[in-house]
Amino acid sequence: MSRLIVVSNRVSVAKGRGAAGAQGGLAVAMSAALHKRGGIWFGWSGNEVEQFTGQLTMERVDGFTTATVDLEPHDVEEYYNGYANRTLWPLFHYRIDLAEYENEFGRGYERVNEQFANSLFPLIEKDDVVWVQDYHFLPLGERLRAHGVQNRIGLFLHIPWPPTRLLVSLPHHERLVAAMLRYDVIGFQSVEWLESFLHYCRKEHGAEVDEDSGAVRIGNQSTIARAFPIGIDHAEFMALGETEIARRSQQRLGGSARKRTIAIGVDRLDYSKGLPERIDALERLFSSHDDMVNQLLFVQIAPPSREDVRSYQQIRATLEQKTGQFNGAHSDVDLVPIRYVNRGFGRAELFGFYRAAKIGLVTPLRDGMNLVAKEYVAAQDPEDPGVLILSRFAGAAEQLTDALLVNPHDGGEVARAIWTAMQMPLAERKARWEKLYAVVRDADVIDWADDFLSALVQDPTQPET
Ligand code: ADQ
Repeated sequence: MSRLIVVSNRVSVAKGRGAAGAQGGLAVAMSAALHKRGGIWFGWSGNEVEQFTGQLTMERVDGFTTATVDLEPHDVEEYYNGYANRTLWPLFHYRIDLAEYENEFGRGYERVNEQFANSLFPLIEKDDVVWVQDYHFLPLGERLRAHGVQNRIGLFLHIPWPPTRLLVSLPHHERLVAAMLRYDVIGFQSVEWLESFLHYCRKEHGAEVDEDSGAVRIGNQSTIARAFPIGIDHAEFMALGETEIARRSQQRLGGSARKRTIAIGVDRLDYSKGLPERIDALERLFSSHDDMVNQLLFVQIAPPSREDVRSYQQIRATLEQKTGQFNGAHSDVDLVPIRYVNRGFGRAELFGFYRAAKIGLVTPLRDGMNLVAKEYVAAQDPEDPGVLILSRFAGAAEQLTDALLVNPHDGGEVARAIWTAMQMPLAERKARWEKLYAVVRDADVIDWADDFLSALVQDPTQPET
């Protein structure tokens, strides 16, 4: 079997499945794929140095090697905080109003991609397959090709692909996408993002698309573009549910609710997650029903993220103000309707919280997939499952069609969905949950990695094996 080389912005090795329950599914999936095939996980160390040297720190873990490189502060500012998080992230989440088009960001992004290619290409051996993760490295495949790398190279995009009309606002968008077409396989979270990508390739590059194989052809160059929806590590997550930590967290939250129905939101503090809009929906619910304070408790867990970026400081301030105002208006002397918790929790604790909550509120304005929706479903008690309320603008909505699907911009619709979920009879909750759970169980992150890698090693000129 060929060796695997994974490239991602940060390298985070899972310390055994379920260990401490702190890692996300991606770390587990990458570690499992690397453990199976052997190889290298390459990325930024997270450290800064005064002068970039390209010097690799190599460590041997669990049957594979990690190779990390330090970056200069201005690289981090321009490539990571700049182009990745202030240009591509907002644009790809349809927030053209927040996207910043600064020349230095673009130059820093190209420079770091070049530096990564310079450090990586000497490590690549003849039969290795290279799997690049996410929007930090859209042009990396092309840079590796420029070094003469002929190996199979694939890219998986964890975030949405924007509609053509928005993408064309990005200076040099043609060059960025032309570089992407040097990958052998490009994977998207959903059919919707895939279709936007194909539309762009046809319209802006005159590409021919073979709908059956997913081949995108321009001249004599061909890339396979397909949807590979990511999942959670089902077995690992269910094992966390068996732990004492999970049981205690469920009791702790459940016991503190004073018989109110608990609704939960768990999100990184990001403007794409629709958090202020969620509070607006609750405002409608509380204004239109008497005595809601005695019936519903909403718990929002939202650890800060990307705090160096102004739009993230703003969303945090907005949310703090809104929850404060909401609680001021709707609390009673002994009851507070929103608990807003500004920190992260271990995954075993999250399991317990999800299980204690009879409503999962997952209402991003735009999301590549959203794994919280899948974790919420997996954590439910099969005999008394809660109701998932899911934004139709999350990639997960393509698969989780038995959730209550809502438009997160429509506060009235979300408020009605919460009310419906609060009243939903057990039989309907069970019927919906069983279908949702089958999807979460049967398409997990390990299958996702296997599917992508089999597409990547498949030579399109040969019949499928
Ligand atoms: P994220 O935007 O980070 O990921 P999401 O998929 O919802 O979004 O979460 C990833 C993981 O982070 C989940 O396992 C979740 O439990 C954990 N997490 C989120 N909030 C947390 C909190 N408050 N405390 C502790 N853990 C928390 C990006 C894309 C998504 C895509 C993933 C994977 O934006 O659309 O689903 O990558 O491809």
